Amino acid sequence: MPGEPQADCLFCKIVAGDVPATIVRETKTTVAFRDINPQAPTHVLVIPRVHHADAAALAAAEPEIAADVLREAGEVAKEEALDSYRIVFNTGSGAGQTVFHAHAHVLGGRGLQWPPG
Ligand code: IU
Repeated sequence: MPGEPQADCLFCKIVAGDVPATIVRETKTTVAFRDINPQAPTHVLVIPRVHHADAAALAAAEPEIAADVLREAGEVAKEEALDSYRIVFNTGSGAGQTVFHAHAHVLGGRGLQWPPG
């Protein structure tokens, strides 16, 4: 069923507390934690508790929760005192997606180049 936890999903395991993560914020619908391989001084992932393969699938199925993820990304940026930051949703392996549970990367604390690589 869409949205149900997947046994082989790392981020579902983080949501369940079965895999450790450095959690910075939690809401009823989202969890935010530090990326284990940070690409910037601040690199936090915001994920929905429900399982959907990517951000577009989440937005199509549960738009209120997609909005929660975006709002939380902004709250993380505020807490980390970032005045400039980037929110990234890698979608598909060709774009660098490696974990197929929707997640927003919140990156900041250094200058960010455009276009990204
Ligand atoms: P991606 O957009 O699917 O590539 O992002 C997945 C991220 O999950 C990536 O930046 C990893 O460093 C990160 N990550 C993590 O934070 N904790 C983990 O246990 C694993 C990956 I595996």
